[in-house]
Formats: sequence, structure tokens, C-alpha cells
Amino acid sequence: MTSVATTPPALPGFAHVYSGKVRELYAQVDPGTGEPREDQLLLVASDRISAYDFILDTEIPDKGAVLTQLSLWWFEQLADILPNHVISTDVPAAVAGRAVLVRRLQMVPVECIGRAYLTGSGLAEYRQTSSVCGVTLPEGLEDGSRLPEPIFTPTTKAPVGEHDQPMTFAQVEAEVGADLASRVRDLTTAILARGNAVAAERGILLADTKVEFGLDPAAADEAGRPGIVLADEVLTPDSSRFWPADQWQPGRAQPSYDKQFVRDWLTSPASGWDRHSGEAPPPLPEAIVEQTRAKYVEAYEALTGRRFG
Ligand code: PZK
Repeated sequence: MTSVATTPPALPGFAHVYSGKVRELYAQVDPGTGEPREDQLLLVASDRISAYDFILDTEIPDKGAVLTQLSLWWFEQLADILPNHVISTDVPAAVAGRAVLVRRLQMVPVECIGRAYLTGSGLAEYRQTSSVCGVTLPEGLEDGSRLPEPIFTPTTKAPVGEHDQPMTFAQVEAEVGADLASRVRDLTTAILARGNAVAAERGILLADTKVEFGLDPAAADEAGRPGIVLADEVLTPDSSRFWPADQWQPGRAQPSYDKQFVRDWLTSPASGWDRHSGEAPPPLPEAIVEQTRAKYVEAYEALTGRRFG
């Protein structure tokens, strides 16, 4: 992924902590001491979009708000599986609707990926080894095949700009301990299974997803194990592959629910861009922006049954 050179927007009363590809983290500054609060973070989703490993120059209006509202809705749907980090949606007006105030947790240092369908790097690994991250799979699977059950395919957390590397379950155990490893594995697959049970009724398949967990020492169980809290955003098109169910056809690359207009235009002669040139992609035409915005809103409305905006 080509790195973003933009400076994060200043938010009065908040100090910038960290930038991801399309989101920012801030800490609230204590008006008394001028020190950043250490117990909370403000998670802000921008309208930026990535395609073919580039952050595009053109933003998709409302994307940050749609993904934030979708994630909040999923947190509610998943609340019987595990707690989440959300404290409040009362945020500065400049980021209203696209930011949440969250509990600052001790993050589990593993990218927890669940896969319900085989594609992307999982498919590439399967073709070489008949397995993904040490999980042996049946023979004869193709691009887009549904897996017998959701599997846990963790990766390392690489710094921005570098690619994450697959980990075996034994490597996760070595990193975080056997108990926490099995708990995040089972939670990851349970979240994806629940997500697909809901989404299938709304015409959307969730091929795979990345979830982030944090630990809450204050929420230890009887055995003294720290509570696991769902963090970051969950089951959004940026953290998961959304596929239109009515176009699902194993044996080929599946169309993307949200980004297909962007990809098709960028790889068409009309864009004048060669994705392998190393050059930044050109700005998107207004019609592509509007069609893409409509897909994000459509996904939100289909899944939640709520009207966006
Ligand atoms: C945390 N990220 C990823 C997300 C970015 C980076 N509740 C939490 N407590 C402590 N740390 C994090 C969270 C959350 N969520 C999340 N990195 C750290 C991330 C969004 C924007 F720049």
C-alpha cells in the first residue's frame, strides 16, 4: 500500500495519536492539565477509499459515516457474543457521525482474520499447500468457494505500508498464550458466522473479515483471565469482503459489493491508468463517486433495515 502523505485534520481539544490508511486515532486532551487522556481514544473514519493498494485522491462522500454507523449496528448485533469498546457517539461536530469515543484497551497483537469463503491470499496459500495458516482444507476448492465452516487465518500486524504475514495457530499461541489464542480464534469465527447468518438474508455474503480484540484487565473472569473486548470497526466493507449473493459464482473472482465501479473504471481504457505502472491512480469521475457512495448506503440500509442519514 502506498502511504498517505496528508496531515491528519486538527481537532480542537484532541491530540492526533495515529493514522491508519483511511482512519485516524486521537486522544482527548485534558483541559486542566493539557495532558492527553490515557483511558479513551477517538476513532475517526475518513471518506478516503483504497483500490489496488492505493489510497485514491478522490473521497467518497459519507463513506466514513456509513461505515461508522454500520459498525455501531454490528456491535449491537454481536453484544451477546462479546462486549465492545464503544463509550459514546457524542463527538466533536467536525466528525459527527463518523467518529466514536472508545475505551483504550491493551490490543491483542495479532490480526484476527476469519474466512467463510476462499479468495485472495487464502486462495493463493491453499493452491500451494492445500491449507491456509495451518488449517487443512478439502480438495477441489476454487476462487470463491464456500468453506465447510469459517476458519481462523491470523496474520502478523505489519506497520503501515508493509504487508501482513500469515501465522499458524501455534505461532499465535507462542505470541499471546494458548488460552488467549483459542479464545480469539473462536470469537473471530463466531463473529463471522453471526455476520453471515444476518447478511445472507439481505443478499450479501461476507467472504472474510478482520477483527481487532483488546483486553480489559478490569473485566477478568473467575479464573482471572482478562476480558476480551471487540475493538476497531467490525464487519464493514473496509474490514471484510462484501459480495453480492446473487452474483456469487465459485470458479472466478467475485465482484465486490462496494468497490466494483471503482475497480472497473480504474482498469478501463477511460481512466488511462495502468495499475502495474507504479503511478498514482487518477481522480475518479463524479458518476463513479456517486455510484460508489450509493453502494455503501445500499449495504448499510440492506443490512440494518434502517435508512441512512
Ligand atoms: C487501536 N488501532 C487501529 C484504528 C488507526 C488505527 N480501543 C482501542 N484501544 C487501543 N488501541 C486501539 C483501539 C481501537 N480501536 C486501534 N490501533 C490501536 C487503528 C483506527 C485508526 F489509525
